[in-house]
Formats: sequence, C-alpha cells, structure tokens
Amino acid sequence: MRILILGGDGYLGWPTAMYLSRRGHEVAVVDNYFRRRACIELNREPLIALPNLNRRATLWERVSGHRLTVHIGDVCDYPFLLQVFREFEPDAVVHYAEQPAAPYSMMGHRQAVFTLTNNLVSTTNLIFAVKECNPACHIVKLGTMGVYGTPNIDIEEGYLEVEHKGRRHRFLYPKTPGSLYHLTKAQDGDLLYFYCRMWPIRVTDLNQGPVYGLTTGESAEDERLLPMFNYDDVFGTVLNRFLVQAVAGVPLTVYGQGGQTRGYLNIQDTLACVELALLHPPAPGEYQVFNQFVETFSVNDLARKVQDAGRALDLRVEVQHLPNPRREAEEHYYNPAQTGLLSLGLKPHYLDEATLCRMVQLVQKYRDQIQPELIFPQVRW
Ligand code: USQ
Repeated sequence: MRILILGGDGYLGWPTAMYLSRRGHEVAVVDNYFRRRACIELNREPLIALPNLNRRATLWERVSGHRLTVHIGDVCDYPFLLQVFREFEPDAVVHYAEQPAAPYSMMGHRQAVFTLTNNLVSTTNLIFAVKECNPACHIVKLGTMGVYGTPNIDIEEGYLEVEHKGRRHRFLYPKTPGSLYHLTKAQDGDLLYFYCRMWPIRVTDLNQGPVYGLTTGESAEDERLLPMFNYDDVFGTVLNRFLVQAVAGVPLTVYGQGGQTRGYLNIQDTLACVELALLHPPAPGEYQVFNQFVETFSVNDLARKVQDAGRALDLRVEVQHLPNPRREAEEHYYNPAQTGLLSLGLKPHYLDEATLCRMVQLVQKYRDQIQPELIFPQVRW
C-alpha cells in the first residue's frame, strides 16, 4: 500500500512510519515540527534529543534499506497538502497531525485557538484532499478513548443502539470529553462521520487510550530512531512520566485520589492496530470506529506496578498524591468494549513486570538528561 502519514515526526508517527515501511508498504511522512517547536517554546524538551525528520529518514534507510519520503509542511495549508497528495497518490492516510496534549489545550486562549484550528482544519483539509484526489483513499484517524469521558454505563465501540418510545436508532456513542484537546477529537470524529454520510469516503477512527513505551522493533538498531519521548507535565503521558520519575528518584505524581481509570496500550500495539485498520478498510460512506487499548488500569494501579518494578531494580520509588490539576472524576465506573481490533487479529503486549523493568532500564541510560523541574504539574483546569 502507499501510505501517507500526517504528523510523521511525533511520538507515534515516526515509529508508525518505520514499522509500515519495514512491512513492505511505501510510506511518505508529513510534519510541520509543531511539537518540536512547542517543546522548545515551553522549555519541555523530550528525554532523548533526536535528529530532524530528514536525517532520521536517511538513518532509517541506512539501517533497513527502506526509503521514506519526507515532506516538511503544514496540513492546515491546503495547497501544500494537495500537492503532497498529487505527488504521492496515497491508498491510505494515517492522520496523527493534531495537537495531542490535554494540558497544552488548557493553558490559555492562544493554545485553545491553536488546538481547535489545527485539529479541525487539518481534518477538514484531509477530507477535501481525499474527495478531490481519490475518494477511495482510506482515512485512518487517531482518535482517543477520552472522547467518551467516564460515563456511568458501559462504553461501546463508537456507536450506541438507543431504544426510545418503542423505536430504535443507532447513534454515535455520546461524547463527554474532559479537556479542549479531547473535545477537538470528538469534533473531528463528528466531521468525518458527517462527510461519510455526504460523500462516499472511507474512514476508520481509532479511539486510543494513553500509550506507553520507548522502543519498537525498528528503533532497536539505533537510538537516534527512538520515538520522541516526553516526561514533562504537558506532553508526557502518565506511565511514561512515572518511568522517568522512578529513575529520577522523584515521588510518582498521582493526581488526586488516583482512581482515574483508562485503557492503556504498549506503543508496539499502536503500530499493529494501525496496520490492522489499514488492512481492513470500511465500505465507501462508512465511518468505522475501534476502541484501541489493551488493559484498563487506575493511576494507583500504575503507581503500584512501577513501585514493584523499582523494587526489583533496587530503586526506591515513592508515591505522592498531589492535588489534582485537572477537573475529572477520581473514582468512577469504567467498562469500555474493545473487541474490534482483537477480532482482526491483534496480539496484545501486556504490562508485566519484565516489560516495566526493561522500560525503566532504558530510561536509566538517559538518567543524566532528566530535568526534574519539568515533572511537577503546572497547568490547571
Ligand atoms: N495523571 C496522573 N499523574 C500524572 C499524569 C497524569 O495522575 O503525572 C492522570 C491524569 O489526571 C489522567 C490520567 O492520568 O486521569 C491520564 O492522563 P495522561 O496525561 O496520561 O493522558 P491524557 O491527558 O488523557 O491524554 C493522553 C494523550 C492523548 C490521548 C489520551 C488517551 O496525551 O493524546 O488521546 O491519553 S485517553 O486518556 O484515553 O483520553
């Protein structure tokens, strides 16, 4: 397949590009370096300094023999996106080109407007480029489990059958996101669903939970191929942050009571899920939704697991319950469905002690680069 990856420099975009190219697909990547610029601007740089995207592509070609085409530009610039479409003629597009951090979206007016504009205009441009260049091209958009929020009923996979006054209808599952970022993911899903009803485009939305991990099979060959790994309060996700905190000797930052439960997955499973979605496109005019996670844990569960792994590695890991900087339920019902990707053949990686120890040991190699002052949460809502 000819696969275009939008947001190909990010935590997930870059590993996806290598993974798909190694598996025989022809891959082109697009990125405008938003994340790198924001990390510098906010003084929250990733744990491991990485070469730029062109250099990483050259490096990847040297170690694997697979060529990636790189386009530096903004998906919100429609003529640029059209030009990439016409040159590369993709069969499928993976859309990661969104501002992905809940705390960033809640920092202030400028970041709110940027998140809204970037996430919704990029999605709209993608829809129009597909319609104009090749309506059969499959859009795989990375969504989030956070669009559902934490409702007091089971979470279904994308849709909900409702019976009302004796009649039945299938709606998109109701959305109650907990940050502006998560809201834009609900809105971009609505945009895609709307255009699937208007035009014969084919869309898969992958509602993903928080991802953890630093390595994928492809980055094993050279550490300059590792993903962009943030552990700060804005761009770092909870388990990745805990791994770094364990190594730095900083007490694990559990927000509030720590009963917040989410569906987690290893970064290697993200890559497998994206490829499974690419290999199983929906029919024209269909908006297909998968819930993309492997196991559910509360923040307290994660903290306990990291403490256990720390003990096995002779690290003293403490836990600190901080006042929650976010507005969210700290104790709640959580029972989301996740059968779609398993039925397509996903073989999950589970979060066991050996996996945690390997991740902590990898972080230990970069111990001197940890800046403890980036850990404490600064953004509140
Ligand atoms: N949390 C802590 N301590 C920390 C960091 C986070 O207790 O040091 C808690 C948060 O309050 C939250 C949970 O851990 O209850 C998850 O937070 P997170 O920062 O790992 O994840 P979140 O902000 O929800 O966003 C991340 C990704 C986003 C993705 C989402 C999936 O940044 O791109 O869409 O995970 S989900 O959480 O299912 O919405």
